[in-house]
Amino acid sequence: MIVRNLSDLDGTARDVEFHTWRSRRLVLAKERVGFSLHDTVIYAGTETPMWYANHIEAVYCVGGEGELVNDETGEKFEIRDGTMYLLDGHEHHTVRAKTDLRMVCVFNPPCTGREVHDENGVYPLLTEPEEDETAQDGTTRAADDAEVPA
Ligand code: 9YT
Repeated sequence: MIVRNLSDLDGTARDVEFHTWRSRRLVLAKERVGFSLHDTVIYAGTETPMWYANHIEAVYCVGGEGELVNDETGEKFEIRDGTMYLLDGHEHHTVRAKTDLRMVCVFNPPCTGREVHDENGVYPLLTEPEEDETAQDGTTRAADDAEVPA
């Protein structure tokens, strides 16, 4: 079992800032559970074009107000607390944040944490090597580190 609080990730390698967002990755590929789980804040007044060519992503808004644009069809959707969007067709999309938008995001396959958006806004498909290295991000997996009780 792994238990983390968002604040445990502050300032670690799991805490990543880009121009328009900050994302803390609660679960990554190194946990080897088939998905990654992110808490992302998209900053007020920004516009972020994205395209996950190699991943399926579900995004659940738990705070803020904004707009999602399907860049392939031009359709627009309001985003607010309780809105979920599922990118089951690898759609090019843009998120416009009116206020800070707090989003809970799930990726399959999982992100490794090493991805950066390339010039197309794409995340490459990265995988973890078979032999996982010790976490270098301040978080630990209790079962790996703890003495096994007798
Ligand atoms: C809202 C959204 O698409 N977030 C994606 C995750 C974030 N860009 C990250 O953790 O890299």
